[in-house]
Amino acid sequence: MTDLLSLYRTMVRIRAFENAAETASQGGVQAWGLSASTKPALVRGPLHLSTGQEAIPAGVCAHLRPADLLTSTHRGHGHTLAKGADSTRMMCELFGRATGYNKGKGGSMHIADFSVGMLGANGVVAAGLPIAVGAAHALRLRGEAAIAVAFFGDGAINRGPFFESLNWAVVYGLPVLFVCEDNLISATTASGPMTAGAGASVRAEALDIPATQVDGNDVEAVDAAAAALVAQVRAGQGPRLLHALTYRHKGHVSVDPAAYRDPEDVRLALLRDPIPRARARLDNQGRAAEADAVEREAEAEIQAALHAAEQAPAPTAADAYEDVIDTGAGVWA
Ligand SMILES: Cc1ncc(C[n+]2csc(CCOP(=O)(O)OP(=O)(O)O)c2C)c(N)n1
Repeated sequence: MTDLLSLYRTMVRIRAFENAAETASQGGVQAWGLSASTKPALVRGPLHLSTGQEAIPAGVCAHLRPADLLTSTHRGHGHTLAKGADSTRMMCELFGRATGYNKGKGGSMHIADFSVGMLGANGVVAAGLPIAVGAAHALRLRGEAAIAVAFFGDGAINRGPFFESLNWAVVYGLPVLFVCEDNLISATTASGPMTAGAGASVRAEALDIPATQVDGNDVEAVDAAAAALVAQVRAGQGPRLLHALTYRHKGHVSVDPAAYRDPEDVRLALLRDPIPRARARLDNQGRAAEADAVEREAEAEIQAALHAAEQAPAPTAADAYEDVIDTGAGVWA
């Protein structure tokens, strides 16, 4: 079992990163005391926040090694940070700076860091699953011991790539852990009324993939479930699925007030926020001072990332022609 303080650290780093990015996307960066010349809305492009879902990447990634591979979603900051990516390079990318992961040309949904096994966020719903399965197949062919993990939302299970990926992984007995972050909503639409059956875990079991359902807002429960499933995948027992039940605190994107939600649902969900729940346990264990320090460190790290992003240069116009492939002139009939 992972030390609770370590899980807590991952969660508060994700929360701090996303809170800062959210404010920056809404034009409130001055709240952090950045320079007077700072213009509003420094984050370029849509920003999908995973606020409230942090326990899932924290609990799962605690069991991954740098050589393990991971694919993410449009809501990928938590997965990316938990897998070991650098918060400053991430923030620079959100700010569209040349020092960002994609040199400022990709934005939130294209962040990848192969050096820590993070194969990429993905704006196409369910598109990360077949990439993870392909990566797992490549690991097998190369004789490498690592595993692949695919994070996806409950909306993704209604797309074809979900079934294709699970099927391929079973047929070839591949080392993949599928992780469904079931936040009950698909963008702005409740998932329940448009989903047949009982969801991700039941669909996996129909394809002979053992699945575990867990309270995705209880980081220790996620940690324990992931420990067991990752061990099975590592041992060559084939794919596994973790179905983590959670709730997204914020709207679909950072400028969406999510007025379509029942305020009572939101109120109840906030009571189950994974971060205060973990903090209460740490306090009970007499670790309040350590938890305070973790919170201060996370804030300082993200402050530094914000300042670095503000000061970093933007790409030049000529950079638009770098990192692209010239496939030659098109042939027009
Ligand atoms: C193939 C595809 N269809 C539609 C969309 C538009 N879209 C973006 S997010 C989203 C819902 C995804 O739901 P879920 O996977 O549950 O994630 P959530 O946003 O709820 O966290 C949709 C339909 C898309 N990005 N890709």
